[in-house]
Amino acid sequence: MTGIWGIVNVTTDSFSDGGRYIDRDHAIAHGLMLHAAGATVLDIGGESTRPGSERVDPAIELQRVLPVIEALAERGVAVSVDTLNASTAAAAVRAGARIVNDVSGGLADPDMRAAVAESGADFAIGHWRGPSSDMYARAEYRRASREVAAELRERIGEAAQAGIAPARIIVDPGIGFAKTGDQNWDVLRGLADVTALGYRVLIGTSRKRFLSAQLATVGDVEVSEDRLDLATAVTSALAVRHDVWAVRVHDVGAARDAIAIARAWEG
Ligand code: PMM
Repeated sequence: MTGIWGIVNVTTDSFSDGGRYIDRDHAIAHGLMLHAAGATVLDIGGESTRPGSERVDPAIELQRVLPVIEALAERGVAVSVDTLNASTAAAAVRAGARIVNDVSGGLADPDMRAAVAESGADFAIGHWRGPSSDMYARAEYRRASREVAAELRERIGEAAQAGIAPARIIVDPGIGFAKTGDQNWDVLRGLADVTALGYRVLIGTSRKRFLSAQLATVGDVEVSEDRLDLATAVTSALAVRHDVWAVRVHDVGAARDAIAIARAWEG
């Protein structure tokens, strides 16, 4: 059954919702709303990874996410922390997070794997080739899905070596990270290369630029957030077919409905 990660970005500059939930009460209320709408996990982030974004001081990141994680975990909601920093990950797990979501798969912070191993949390490993500030310089692939799967296998090996058991590992092909629009579609078309690794697979397509670029080619109307959420719901429905364990989305209700209909079709 495909799960739904609801995105709570406690940031000023995330790709689509930067600044909207920087106030902690607002972020908590938003998380509870996403949970009520059907999110199986709430993914709390305090540093944007959008293309070209600058790094945030880990102390500020922690200040942003910790109260939100505490409040949501206290209510029994499964929480993930979206961070590149080992110190933030460790503190978040102490505050109740069950999953560390590192879009760099442990590459950005040399202490991350040990921190996750020690914390006992699950580890979501993203495919990444370098910081968002210049990640497109690294967007070179001959066969994108194969190379993404091979590089994820390396990250899995490193995590295992640090003492993270296979059952705790989730892999994510990192849609939009060091990938051009066409390369993102290549990765999704070849997603079987990633599911074949044998781990839980998470994908994050929500409101991303490769979807807006596609929508801009159809119809003569502005690419609104509603259109992007509908496009994301379509990718969520298709994820059901491709044995994806969970989708990471902003509009949880739309993903929930799309997944329900796709499941009915699958029988
Ligand atoms: N994308 C973003 C942030 N965190 N985490 C995972 N596991 N996978 C993703 O694709 C991913 C992520 C960037 O998107 P946002 O700024 O809209 O949150």
